[in-house]
Amino acid sequence: MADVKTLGQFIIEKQADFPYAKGELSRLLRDIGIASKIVNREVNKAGLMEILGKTGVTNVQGEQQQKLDVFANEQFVKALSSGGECCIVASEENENIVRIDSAVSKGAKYIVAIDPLDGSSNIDVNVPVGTIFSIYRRKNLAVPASLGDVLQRGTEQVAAGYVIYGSSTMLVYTTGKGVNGFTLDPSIGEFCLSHPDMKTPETGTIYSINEGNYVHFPQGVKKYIKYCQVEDTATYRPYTSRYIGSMVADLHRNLLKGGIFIYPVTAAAPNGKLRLVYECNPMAFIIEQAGGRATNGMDRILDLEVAELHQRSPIFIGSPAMVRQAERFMLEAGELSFSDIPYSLHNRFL
Ligand code: P6P
Repeated sequence: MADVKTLGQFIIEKQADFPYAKGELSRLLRDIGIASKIVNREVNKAGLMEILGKTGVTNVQGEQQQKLDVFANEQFVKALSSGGECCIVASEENENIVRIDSAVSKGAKYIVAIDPLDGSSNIDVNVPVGTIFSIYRRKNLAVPASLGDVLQRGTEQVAAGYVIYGSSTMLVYTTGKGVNGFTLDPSIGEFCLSHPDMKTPETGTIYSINEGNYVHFPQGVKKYIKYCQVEDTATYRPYTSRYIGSMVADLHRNLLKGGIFIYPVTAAAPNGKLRLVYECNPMAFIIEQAGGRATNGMDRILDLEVAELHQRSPIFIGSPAMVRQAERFMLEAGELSFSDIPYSLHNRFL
């Protein structure tokens, strides 16, 4: 056990790096770690429990809510409520913010935005799913916490991470001082440091996109896909197409091996499908900290104005050289820069 470093030990060791230390981040990440272990237990035996399948409820996203979505959401809200450090939870599964009054009364300083079980439509077919979380500090401790504390630019995040429930369960997070990965050791019930100081390759040969939507893609994206498929040994093309349909799993593989993940605008998703607050921003923070790049095809994800809780955004994320190449095709095709257009008008320009 001597060379095993648990998540708790690591956070305490790194606490000095975190400007608002005093154990607050430790407790927040501990709370998230506890909930993810409980979710992991249920995900791992979902096939044996009456917990698979749909609840029959459609969530705020208009998506069929899976039973494990609800379970996961409850576990994270419960863990964050009892931890006392978080005063608001903004979840993909809840239309509005969840105010944690017990924490508010304690003057808790943090907001957690979360996608409790990303890729949940894959649960029934045993494909990896994940949790994505983003942590902000309240903008003004002198006034009650509100939605405004959630609608902060991605650059304001104090921490972000994901849990991937795959062949092993990993928690990967950043506080702005690099990215570290912890693998759950079920024999001791602890997340143990397994991937210190994670860095993504400058370039790669994997492209991840749902090509089923090809006809509706912007011209720039169509040109980039064709670029990936051209035979050119000097640039290791054609690239490999890998698309799991679970953002956390696709991004985790590309982070480790190099690659690009693109979810552009489509006919069904005129502003993109993925949510800025609890999917794009946290993953963009992580990938940038690992040396990668994340934009909406034109503008840096972390700089985007956050106008609505469940706001969506196109996302091009991964190895910087690959993201830049895709952006060049977007620029050549004259795809407009979203940052020039008020978010509410985006639909008219896509
Ligand atoms: P599509 C899962 O529903 C999710 O939000 C992401 O995890 C995933 O990358 C994407 O949607 C898949 O969407 O339209 O390709 O099925």
